[in-house]
Amino acid sequence: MAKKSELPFSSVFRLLQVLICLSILSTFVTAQDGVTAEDGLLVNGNFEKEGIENRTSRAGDIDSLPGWNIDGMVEYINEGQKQGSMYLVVPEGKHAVRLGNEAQISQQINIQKGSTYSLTFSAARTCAQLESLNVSVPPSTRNVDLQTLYSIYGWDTYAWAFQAQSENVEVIFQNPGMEEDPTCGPILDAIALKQISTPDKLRDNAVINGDFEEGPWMFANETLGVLLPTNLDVATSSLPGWIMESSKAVRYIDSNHYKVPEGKRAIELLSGKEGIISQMVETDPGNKYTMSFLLGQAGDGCQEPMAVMAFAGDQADSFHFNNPPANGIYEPNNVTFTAKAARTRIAFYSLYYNTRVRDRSSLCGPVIDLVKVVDLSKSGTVAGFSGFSVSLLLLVSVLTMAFTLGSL
Ligand SMILES: [Ca+2]
Ligand SMILES: [Ca+2]
Repeated sequence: MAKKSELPFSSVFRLLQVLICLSILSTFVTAQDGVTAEDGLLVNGNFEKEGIENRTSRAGDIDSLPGWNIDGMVEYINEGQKQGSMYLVVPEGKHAVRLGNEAQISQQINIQKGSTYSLTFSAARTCAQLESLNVSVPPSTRNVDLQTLYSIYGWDTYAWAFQAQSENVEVIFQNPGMEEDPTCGPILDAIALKQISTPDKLRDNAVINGDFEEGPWMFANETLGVLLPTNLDVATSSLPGWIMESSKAVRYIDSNHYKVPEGKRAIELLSGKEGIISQMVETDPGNKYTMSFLLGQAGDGCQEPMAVMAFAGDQADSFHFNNPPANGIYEPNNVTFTAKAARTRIAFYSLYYNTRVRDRSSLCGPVIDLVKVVDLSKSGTVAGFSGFSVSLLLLVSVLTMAFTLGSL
């Protein structure tokens, strides 16, 4: 009898073993094919993988880099490393890489074809004023100008978005320069990827992503925010819905390190008129609208006065940030306009060219958040409907209570 009861159990056990083996095997096969990249750091995207020092071929430059293919003179930079009397910048952790003349590093990643992705990366220039960094995911490519230093730390974090043309793509960072001094070249660190999804348009707000909660990857320790350079194509924007139509970048900030009027993310406008963000919103010609927004300060010691220019259709107005406003962080403002077309441009830029009080060189400026464009002819209906809903709810509650009391 005992043998009879053991037999089914051992069979089940054997079956389970087989299933587990198959499961492990299928995981292994999938891994061999390459797994789809998840949001966050690329493989060794911060260049902190150990054991690299032993693989240097000449002083500093390396012939291999875990997770990356390298081409040309790629140098491994250690924290505290000096060049002459100057300390080289390591944006994150203890290591970064420097790309020599026309040198590049690249990595293959699997992503979803057709989706928009944003790369976040930190970069610093070393010697040349005109240093730049070319970031590409063929056929998309972008040259990021490192000439303007936005922070006094000598490095900045940037975001660049692209649309996936296939499921397996190559991410390439290249130094396009040809300097006389071969030890010059941009320093690169902390590279992450994020799939960008465009939030749905709300029923009572024509602005897409007006609260700025959807945007590029930000590291938890991203103290400098993320710069969004010029980008005129809304389909490949790191900040869905919005375009950066100016020559300079705007800064994407988070509530972990800055004062943010609403939610966890907002935009800090930099560089005066050189930093404009805008959106084309859907409107009904002839209807009257209100564009409202929250104007604040990032809490980063920015020299006052701070003000924005806000545009909505053919209307424009300047708004000064009066410190301290009633709630200490932000104040609401609005612009009223009549739509002339099926699409209306809204835009913002900083009225002044602000820097931080402490160093007089780190760029900063006013913060905007929670941008709404409301059709005034329809908003009455919405309010009326919600008023009616509340009344109905109250009536049901009273009737329920009366019924309960009656049944007692
Ligand atoms: Ca690093
Ligand atoms: Ca927000």
